[in-house]
Amino acid sequence: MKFNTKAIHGGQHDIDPAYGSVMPPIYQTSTYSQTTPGGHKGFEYSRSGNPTRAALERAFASIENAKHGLAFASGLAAIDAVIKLLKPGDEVISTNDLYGGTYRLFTKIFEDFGVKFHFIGMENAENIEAYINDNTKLIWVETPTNPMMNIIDIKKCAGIAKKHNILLAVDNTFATPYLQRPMDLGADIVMHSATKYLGGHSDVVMGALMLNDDELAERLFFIQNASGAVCGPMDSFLVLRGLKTLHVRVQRHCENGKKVAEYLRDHPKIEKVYWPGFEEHPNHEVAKAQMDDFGGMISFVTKGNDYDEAIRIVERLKIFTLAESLGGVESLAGHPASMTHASIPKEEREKTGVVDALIRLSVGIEDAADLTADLEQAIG
Ligand code: P1T
Repeated sequence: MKFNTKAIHGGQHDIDPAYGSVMPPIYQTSTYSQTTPGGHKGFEYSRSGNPTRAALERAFASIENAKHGLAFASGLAAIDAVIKLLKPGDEVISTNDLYGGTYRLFTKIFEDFGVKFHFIGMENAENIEAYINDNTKLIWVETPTNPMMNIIDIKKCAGIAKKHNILLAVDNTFATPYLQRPMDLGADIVMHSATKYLGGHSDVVMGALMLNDDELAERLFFIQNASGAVCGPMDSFLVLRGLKTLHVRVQRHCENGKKVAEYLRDHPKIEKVYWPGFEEHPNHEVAKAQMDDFGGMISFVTKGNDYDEAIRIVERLKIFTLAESLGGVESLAGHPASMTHASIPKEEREKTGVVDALIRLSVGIEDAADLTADLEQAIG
């Protein structure tokens, strides 16, 4: 099955044997009757499993070319489950530019449990080797990174991980499986904030993990059930509905993203635009090789790195909404230093380019001319 067909039909067999509904029923139930202890029809309690969530989890697996899918209450809950595979003393090598909440989870929660994190630049995947020792259990890659749009070579990371028998997890939130399929490039775990492009309509908070290895999937299913950060049936339904248009939406995000990125690059009041579709992007060739297009996420800084001017721009925008999050049909603008990445200490985030004058755009699927006109009136 090709991707566009999978987005609509992947894993959606036998969803309603009772009436043949085309969409799965929303099984809004916490529990299921049993004829005798253990005598049930495959579901016993909705933390462990729910038919609507199961339909979504099969769809998650399908779109990432994975065998297993797991849905969580949020993207961070999915990441939390992955780190719970580890024990005190274990070490993780992570991308240094990444979502602020992921950094906060790693440093403020799991470091206290004795897990050690190395945050490093992975634009040259070879950099990873120097940090590997006997305790290294996981490589955590976000690509494109949030918010600097760095590109990391997934295939090279997978080669290094395999050589040293380390797990490779890829946060594929920014790219989506429509553009990039980490499983095919050798990742062990794919993670998503399904809140973003997978859901696509800014109406649900959810996370996803996709896996091939049966034993790893079993361990993560155990953690999902034992820790309990699952999503509800209504949210499962909404994300399943969102998935059905993922390919059409992301195609338009890419088209609009290109137009907005090019508009900003040519603007005399803009200092620098970060978007992997530009030939001058340091890892443009890697992006071209591992992505099918370059997406609708763009970051930029104003001329002279002017913080006040950046704030004025985000305040003046009318079609772009100033808000956290990304990946919905509507365009959003964010100020990472004070919003999504505020939990990273200033000196740390500035090392990776997250300066106070940085603005991040999630380019939506409105008319591109309206979006550039909005930026024109806001930048002035
Ligand atoms: O918000 P949540 O569903 O828990 O997902 C966390 C998360 C994980 N990974 C990436 C790459 C993310 O961007 C996020 C969430 N990010 C935002 C809310 C944001 O505005 O960047």
